[in-house]
Amino acid sequence: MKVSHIEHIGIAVKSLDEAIPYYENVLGLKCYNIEEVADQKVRTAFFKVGDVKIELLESTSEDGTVAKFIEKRGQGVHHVAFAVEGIESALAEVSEKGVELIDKAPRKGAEGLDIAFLHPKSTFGVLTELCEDNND
Ligand code: CMX
Repeated sequence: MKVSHIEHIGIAVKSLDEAIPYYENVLGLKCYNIEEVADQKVRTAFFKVGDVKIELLESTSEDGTVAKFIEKRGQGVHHVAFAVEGIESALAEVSEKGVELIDKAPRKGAEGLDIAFLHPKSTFGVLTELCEDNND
């Protein structure tokens, strides 16, 4: 498998409206995109830091994965996303190596990326996302 870079770091927050001013007014970053990912029950806000993005995640539902994460563990780093070349073969390879897949096949995530999650129990406690930009 070839990882080219960290695509983004996902951070769970209770409220985008409350968190965005910290990233803009304190860190001096610019929120360039806010997008809802309905099937994941999240609203996301993106910032660029060099080649890496920060993705803030706000739950849109009390039973969403991000709401459950905040309830259990509080706000904070939720996942790390690695950009790979050939996400389907990367998934087959990590599965072959004994890592538990949450997504057995890639699906569409924010910004139109093809994404798939690996279970944190198999990745030393870090919810790990593999993603590939197959947008034209
Ligand atoms: N990072 C690390 N550990 C996590 C975690 C996270 N983000 N979320 C849950 N866990 C831990 C739980 O604390 C729990 O640990 P303990 O057993 O020690 O208590 C363990 O993982 C399993 O928890 P669970 O109760 O069995 O499962 P959950 O219902 O909490 O679901 C997970 C966990 C990772 C399977 C689920 O959150 C998931 O499917 N995530 C992938 C999809 C996702 O996160 N979508 C939101 C972002 C979408 C986007 O970026 O577009």
